[in-house]
Amino acid sequence: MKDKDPNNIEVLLKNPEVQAVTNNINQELIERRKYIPPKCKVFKSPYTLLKEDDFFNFNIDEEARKLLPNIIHNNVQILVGLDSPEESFKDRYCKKRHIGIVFSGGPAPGGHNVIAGLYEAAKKANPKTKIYGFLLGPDGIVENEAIEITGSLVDAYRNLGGFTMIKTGRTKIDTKEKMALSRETCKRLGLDALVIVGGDDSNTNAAFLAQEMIEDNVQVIGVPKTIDGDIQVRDADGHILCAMSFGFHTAARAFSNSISNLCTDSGSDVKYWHICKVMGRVASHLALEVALQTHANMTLIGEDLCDFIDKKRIEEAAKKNDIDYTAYGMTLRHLSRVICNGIVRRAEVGKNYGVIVIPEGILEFVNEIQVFIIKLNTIIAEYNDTHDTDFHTDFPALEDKLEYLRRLARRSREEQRFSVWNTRDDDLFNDIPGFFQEGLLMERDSHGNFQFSQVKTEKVLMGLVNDYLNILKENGSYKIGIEKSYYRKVLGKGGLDPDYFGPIIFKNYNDAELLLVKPSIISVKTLKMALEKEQAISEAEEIPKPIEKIYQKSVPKFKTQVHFYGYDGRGNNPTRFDCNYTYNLGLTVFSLIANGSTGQMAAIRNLEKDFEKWEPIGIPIAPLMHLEERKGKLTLVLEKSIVDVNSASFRIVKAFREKWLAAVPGDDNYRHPGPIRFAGESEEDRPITLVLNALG
Ligand code: FBP
Repeated sequence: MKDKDPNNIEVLLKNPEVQAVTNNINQELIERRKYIPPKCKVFKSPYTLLKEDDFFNFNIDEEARKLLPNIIHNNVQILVGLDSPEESFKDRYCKKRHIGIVFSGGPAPGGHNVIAGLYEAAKKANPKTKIYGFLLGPDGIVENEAIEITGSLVDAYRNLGGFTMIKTGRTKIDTKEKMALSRETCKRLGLDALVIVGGDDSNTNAAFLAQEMIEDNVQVIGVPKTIDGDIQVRDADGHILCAMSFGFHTAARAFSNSISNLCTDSGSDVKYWHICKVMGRVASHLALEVALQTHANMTLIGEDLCDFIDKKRIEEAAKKNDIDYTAYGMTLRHLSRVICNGIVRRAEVGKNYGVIVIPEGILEFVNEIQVFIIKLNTIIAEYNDTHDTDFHTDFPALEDKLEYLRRLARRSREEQRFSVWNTRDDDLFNDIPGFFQEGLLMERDSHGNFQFSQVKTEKVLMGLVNDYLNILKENGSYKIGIEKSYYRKVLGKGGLDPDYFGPIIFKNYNDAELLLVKPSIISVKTLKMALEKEQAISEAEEIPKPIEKIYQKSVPKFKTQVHFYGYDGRGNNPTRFDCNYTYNLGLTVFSLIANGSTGQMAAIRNLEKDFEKWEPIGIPIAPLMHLEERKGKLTLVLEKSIVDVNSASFRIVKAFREKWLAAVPGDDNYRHPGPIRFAGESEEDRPITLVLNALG
């Protein structure tokens, strides 16, 4: 009896329907694993050849020339299909190889397909070739922790997001000891080639490893990965070689889906401003794409801020024959005013709600914060250089760190000598909230990057916005507009003459459909005073209920909901664009290896065009490097690409700003990209940023 009782949990668990709906392997997973991405035209041939192309020019940094002498003269390589090569070519191309691959840095959707492409091309060339996946990022190379990639592993992770197959890590191979251990690992595994799938810092690492391992005959190939979209490569003449790193499209689409849902929610219950911080450690590419995908009411773009010039202040200073240097570049305070302006304007037309998108790295573009970051980087680096211990170990608590800074400031004053940190810095720093001081003093990552994802950027900014809105409320300029027809209805219902009271309460009663309460009326008390002054009521009378109701409706409450979009997008299953892109990157990697390249980054040209026009290439990494401040020192790294304010995508977002703010009566202009649809026709086939930039 018991084993038939449907209420018995054991019976329930054995029910085939329960088993079907609770199985990890759902239809989405089955469909994804089944999908075989198309191959670029060149891969239709059984072999590929590399054609060196010296059409592309690079401005080579002297330091790169010095430190990477064996790979600095690499050229761009174009892959060409080859149907019947000579036997000697076939032997070289198809020789048995050992290839290691590693994921480095933050996850990005599509990484598993890079492995799939590489695995399939390598096995097709020679089934005896072995592919090793290093575990947990570069640590796996240093510590020789690797697994052999098998066909079933590739099939299990095909077209799936994240880097779960072999995981990732942020270790940098930056010491002689780590380099020696890495070389040792490559020797032990008998590697012919090492593939580094990573961002700017990891591709920098790839270049140094390529240089170092030339004498071991180990080829090193990089793959442009990062959701931030900041690996975009052009040559010195502006020719696009790599329009976008992989993972960007998926992350942007995932964020956009959630953010556009918030647009719908906020336009429905009309009471919240949703503050959406989106990843992108420095560059605002993700925020820009989200703006294009969702038409959120306000999207801040970091790169836009440093170009800002406050013309009014410059003009005022010029009248006094002076120059106001603080008018160049946007300050945090000014930025908060810009946001408030949008909020107040929407409130005036009755929309006390909306969606704001803030890029994670925005503070990098705010002058005063940038100065703090550079100064603190230098202080921490100098401390670590001159002490056996580490700044963060010696000063674990915020108060200890602040005390150390205070000491520096005091010393600079007493000894009257130049110091990176002086009393003015200390005073300014003490003006900012504790949680933000803590954020700015946080430990840098292993590459010396400031960890913006750990800082509550939105809290800093929205704190200032809140303060300023309170000031605007007190001076009567932040009000919710009331529809005239509604006002008339409420007063009519209460037996009052709307045309009599209208000019007493509102500043624009006779010339607008959305009525604004006079700035002098900022409380029930001042409302009563206004009515008494016009003898609409006597001192002894109470405010008529309908009028009080209208007044209360005009008082804005600034209520926010804060969201952070980042890690979720990195783990999302890839869009079809990213599936196809990464699979072909994997095929390109093998082609570069089989043709003997090293110090090159696999890439696909013409991503902004239809798939038929995609062109796999190898880009030399060394000529892309330049000197950058890291941990207080100038270091040779791959140059990050930030949003170009002259690009078509940015100019178009700027042109639509007013429309998307929608500070006019009527509907908002939200756009709904929908969830990432893997199958079917309605999935877009490339990022909007790419489409627009190709036109511009
Ligand atoms: P990568 O450059 O390694 O791809 O990582 C980018 C990123 O996703 C940033 O957008 C974000 O600031 C950072 O990683 C977060 O790092 P962590 O995973 O260490 O918290």
